[in-house]
Amino acid sequence: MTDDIEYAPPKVWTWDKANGGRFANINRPIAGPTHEKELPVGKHPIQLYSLGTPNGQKVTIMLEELLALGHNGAEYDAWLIKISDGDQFGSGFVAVNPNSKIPAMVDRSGPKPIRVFESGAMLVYLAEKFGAFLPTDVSARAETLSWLFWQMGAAPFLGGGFGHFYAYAPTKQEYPINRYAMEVKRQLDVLDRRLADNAFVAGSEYTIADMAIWPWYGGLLKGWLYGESATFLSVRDYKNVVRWTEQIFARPAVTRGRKVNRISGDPSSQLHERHDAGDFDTRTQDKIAGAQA
Ligand SMILES: N[C@@H](CCC(=O)N[C@@H](CS)C(=O)NCC(=O)O)C(=O)O
Repeated sequence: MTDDIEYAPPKVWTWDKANGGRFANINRPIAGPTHEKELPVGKHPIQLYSLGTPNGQKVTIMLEELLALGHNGAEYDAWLIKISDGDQFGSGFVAVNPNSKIPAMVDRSGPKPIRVFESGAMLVYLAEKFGAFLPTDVSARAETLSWLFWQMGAAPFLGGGFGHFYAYAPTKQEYPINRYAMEVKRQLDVLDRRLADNAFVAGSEYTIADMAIWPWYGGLLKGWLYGESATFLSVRDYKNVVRWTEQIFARPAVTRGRKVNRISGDPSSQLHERHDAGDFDTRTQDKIAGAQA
């Protein structure tokens, strides 16, 4: 190991607030709300509370794909939850997601509001509600859910493991970077082998499994995640993942879904809140920016 700071764990761990690095002001070892704050409610059946991270994008891509198919019941208000400001710990958000993480949503189309949290559960909920992007054939459905749950288990090794130690940890340490780089490359090889014989992850159809996997692994291939990680991990070697990444990137609903609740990057790639399909119109965005200035 090249790390020169050796940590000797005490007998019992205690919370050292000052030692939390980049996320010190939001991460904490206790759940529950830190402050009272109701969530806003807009005019559409679905109220989404989120941020344009890969986990957030899964759901906005799904909603935009549903709308593109003509499912008007998927109209939604997307409200911004700024996790770096601690919005996920407001009482209203915690009531929708006791785990205090984006994305979360409330379906208000029925007699009683239904809350849904965890991006994978949200994708399945929407797929079942609208009968889209989750095959009904038993075998194709099993394959889709298998890959969806693969993503839910795999991505924390990419984000919380590799991304954290490669890009965010206050010191670069060889042991965790090595361990998680190896795991992420193994995952990319899993996907590459699968996509060698299949157009999409679950087979011949585009499904919620692609929508879950693409923002993470497609994003990694596009060089959008964790600084120089695309070079570090030689992602272009995974030719079938490259092909699939570009194929999904070309979908207009994916372009729209990536913009929603996005607060970084080129201003033209950001739509902080979405309340109407017309919000994607650049003239509307200019008007909003003008009104806010
Ligand atoms: N398993 C969850 C993970 C969600 C998650 O990790 N969200 C992050 C942003 S991508 C978050 O809200 N972090 C805020 C925090 O940890 O306080 C899901 O897929 O919905």
